[in-house]
Amino acid sequence: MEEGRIVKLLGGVYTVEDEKGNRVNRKARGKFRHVKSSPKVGDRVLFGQDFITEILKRQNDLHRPPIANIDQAVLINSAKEPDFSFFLMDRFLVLIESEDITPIIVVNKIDLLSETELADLQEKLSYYETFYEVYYVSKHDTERLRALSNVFADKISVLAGQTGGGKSSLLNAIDPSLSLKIGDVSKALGRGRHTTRHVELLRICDGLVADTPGFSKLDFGGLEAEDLPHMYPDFFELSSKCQFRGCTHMNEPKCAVKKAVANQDIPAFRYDNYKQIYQELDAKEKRY
Ligand SMILES: Nc1nc2c(ncn2[C@@H]2O[C@H](COP(=O)(O)OP(=O)(O)O)[C@@H](O)[C@H]2O)c(=O)[nH]1
Ligand SMILES: [Mg+2]
Ligand SMILES: [Zn+2]
Repeated sequence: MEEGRIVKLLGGVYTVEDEKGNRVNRKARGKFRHVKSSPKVGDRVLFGQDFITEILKRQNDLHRPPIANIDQAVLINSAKEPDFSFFLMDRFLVLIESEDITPIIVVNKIDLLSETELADLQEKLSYYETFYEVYYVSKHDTERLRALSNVFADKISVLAGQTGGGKSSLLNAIDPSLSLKIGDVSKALGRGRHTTRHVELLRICDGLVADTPGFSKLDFGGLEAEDLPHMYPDFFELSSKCQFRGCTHMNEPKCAVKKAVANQDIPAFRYDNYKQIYQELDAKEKRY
């Protein structure tokens, strides 16, 4: 029996990469016939001559795209065209946190900003740097791309962010041999390469990255309003100082988060986005 990592699933055949980087194709044993228990791209597995026989314990398990053991989600935010949106960014961060995956914030297309616009954005975003890594890049800026490419080393990454943010462009700029399609990908969805039955991790800078964007849709799925305080790491850290255990930071008195917002230790826009997401999740629950 050998150990390896599944890097591709196409038409029921798994491509497994061993420790030395050799790739072999294997099918899954009959005992994995239930979709729920079947091997996934990203899984570490034991395999023999014909079959994958064992799935090693998963660190996490994403459903869309179906990939296991993701180390990080690289969240690509457009600085302009479309405009930067803190609301979109906070929503994506909540989604990523809710899957127990580490987010990395990337601001792309900074070539479209003036010097002052960039400085303003950096100042507003500096708050996030206290709890997340933040990178400023453009597909035209080789030096900044080099710094970003190190992020992928030895990790399994998924990309996140709205369509048009430049996810495919950035991967291509880091490694032109990937030659991913740029522009309107929606037409290609559901056909050819990008069906759900084809999932693949691509080699990039000694790491692996999913070629299908995860978290490109803002669907909160099963997330409940009462979970939200855990998805804002900055709020969560303060919550031990709130008077009420399980404080939602909405209407409770003596709330440390609201106090920090009043003192401008937390930017008001970050809290406003929180309230909006909370109300959305709360309203969704009440509909059922
Ligand atoms: N000016 C500029 N345009 C970019 C940059 N990155 C991507 N774009 C453009 O943004 C559009 C969407 O890029 P794409 O990579 O397809 O975005 P995706 O949907 O997130 O994969 C394309 O027209 C790209 O040429 C950048 O750094 N600077
Ligand atoms: Mg794309
Ligand atoms: Zn509170």
